[in-house]
Amino acid sequence: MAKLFLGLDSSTQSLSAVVIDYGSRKVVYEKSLNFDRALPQYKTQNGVLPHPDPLVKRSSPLLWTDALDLIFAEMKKDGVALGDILAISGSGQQHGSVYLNSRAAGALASLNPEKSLVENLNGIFSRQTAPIWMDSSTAAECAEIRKALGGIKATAQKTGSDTFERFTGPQIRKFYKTEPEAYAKTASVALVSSYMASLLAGKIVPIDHGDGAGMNLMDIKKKVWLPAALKATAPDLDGKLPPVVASSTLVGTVSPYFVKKFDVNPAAQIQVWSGDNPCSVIGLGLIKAGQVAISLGTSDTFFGSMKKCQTDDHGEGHVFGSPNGDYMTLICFKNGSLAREKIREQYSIKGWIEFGKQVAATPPGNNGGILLPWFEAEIVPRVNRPGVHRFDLDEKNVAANCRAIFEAQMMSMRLHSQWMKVSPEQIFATGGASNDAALLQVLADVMNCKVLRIEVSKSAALGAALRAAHGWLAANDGKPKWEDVVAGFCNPIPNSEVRPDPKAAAVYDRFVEKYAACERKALEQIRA
Ligand code: XUL
Repeated sequence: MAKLFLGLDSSTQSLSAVVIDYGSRKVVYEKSLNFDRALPQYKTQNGVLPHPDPLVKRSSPLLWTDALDLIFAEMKKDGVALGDILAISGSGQQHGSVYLNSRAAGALASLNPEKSLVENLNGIFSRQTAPIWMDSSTAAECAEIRKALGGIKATAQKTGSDTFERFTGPQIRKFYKTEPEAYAKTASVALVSSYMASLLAGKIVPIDHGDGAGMNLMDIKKKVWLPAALKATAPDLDGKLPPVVASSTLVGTVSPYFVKKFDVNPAAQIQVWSGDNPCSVIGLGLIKAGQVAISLGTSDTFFGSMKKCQTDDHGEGHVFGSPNGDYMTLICFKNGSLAREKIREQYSIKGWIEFGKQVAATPPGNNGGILLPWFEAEIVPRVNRPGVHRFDLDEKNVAANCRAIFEAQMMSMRLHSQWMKVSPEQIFATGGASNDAALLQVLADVMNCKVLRIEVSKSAALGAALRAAHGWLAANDGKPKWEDVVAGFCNPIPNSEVRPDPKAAAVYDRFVEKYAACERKALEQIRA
C-alpha cells in the first residue's frame, strides 16, 4: 500500500513540492513554482523585492502564502493523491523572519476555505516585508550582539555561529531599533520555516533546532533560547518567540482549510519545518556523524554531520541542529564556480575539458605556486576587500594558474573545516561543478579521501518529505532508523568514485601549510 509523504521547500526563488511513496521508495511527484513567474504581482526579482539600498534584501510573506495556495491547487490539478498523504513537513530558506501581530493566531485558527489564504491573512503582519538571508544591512547590530555575548569565540560557542548580518537576531535588533512601534506590536516572530508550517497547521508553530540555530538566539548545546542573546537583541523577545523544539516534532493535523479546499487527508500530520540546509543534509543521506558533502556551485559549500557540538573559534563556520538530533555544520565559500569561471575567461580556455588538460599538465603542489581567488569579498576566510593574490606563481603560466585555482579552493576547504574535527571516510560531491573530473581528483587528493558524486534533485524538499516519513513512522510504527528511512532515495552515481593518489595526498599534506601561511600573509595585508 502506498505510504505518501509530502515535503515542501520555500526557497528564495521558488516553492517546491516533492511527494514520496515510502512503500515503493520512490519520488512520485515533483513540482516547482517560480515566484517571479507564478506570482508577478509581487514584483520580486529572483524572489527579492527591489530596494534602493543594495545591502537590504527582503521578500513578501504574502507571496509565500499565495504560493502555498497555488502549489496545493497544482497538486490537486495534477491528480496527486492528497487524500492519502500521511504527513507533511517542509524546508525554508534559512534566517528570514516574519513578524506577526496579535490577530495572527485567531486568523490562522479560523481559515475560511471560501477565501484564499491571502484574503484570510492580510492584516496579520506587524511588518509587511520579511528580511531574508541575502540581507547584509545589520553590521552594527552584529557588532552589538557579539560584544554583549563576549566576542567572536564566545558567540560561536554559545549560539553555534558568530553573529552574521543575515542571521535573525541581528535582523530583529535592527527592526526594533528602526521601527520600535511596529516591533512593540509584534506578538510573534516566525522564521520562514515556522511561518509556512503555521499556515498548514492553522496555528503558530514552534521553531525547530535546525533553523533555530541560524538566529544567534539559541543555546546551541542546550537547544533552548539563550536568555543573554535574547536580552542583547531586543526587549521582551522571549514573549514573542515560539518554543524551540526537536525537528522531529509533530504539531497536530492539517488545518481544515486544506482538507476542504484541496481534499488533503484530514488525518495528515504536520511536522515542524526546518531550514533548507538541515533538510538537504537528510535529502543527501548524511545521517551518520562524520558524513560530509561538498556542493560545488556558484558558491562552494561544505556541510556535514557531527555527533558532538564543536564550534568554530574563528567564527567562520556555522553549527546547526541536524534533523536527526545530532549537529550539522555549514561552511560557505563565496568564490566557487564564479572564481573558476573568471580564471577560465582570463586565459581564454574554451571549456572545462580543456581546462582539465591544463590542470593535468602541472604536478600536484603546482611547483609551489599559489593563488588566492578572492574575486568577490569572501566569507571564509573573511575578506571584505576583494582581490586575487599570487605567490610564487607567474600570472602568464596558463597551466599553473588553472591548477592553482582548483588547489586553492580545495586547500581552503581542508584548512577551514579542520575545526569540525571530523575525518570523513568519504565525501559526497554535488552541484554543477561536481561533474568536473579534474576538480574531483584535486578534491580527493587534497582531502586524502575518496569522493563519490551524488545528484539529488530538490534535496531540501526531498529531505523534508523524508523527515515527515521519519516523524510519522516514529509516532505510528515503532522506532524507525534514519538509515532505513533514507535508503534508496539518495544513492551515489554508479562508478563515480574518485580515489586519492597517495603520492599527491602526501604532497598536499605539506603544501597546505604553505597555503595557510600565504593566506595569513594576504589577510594581514588586507586587514592592515
Ligand atoms: C545558510 C544560508 C543559505 C540559505 C539559502 O546559512 O544563508 O544557505 O539558507 O536558502
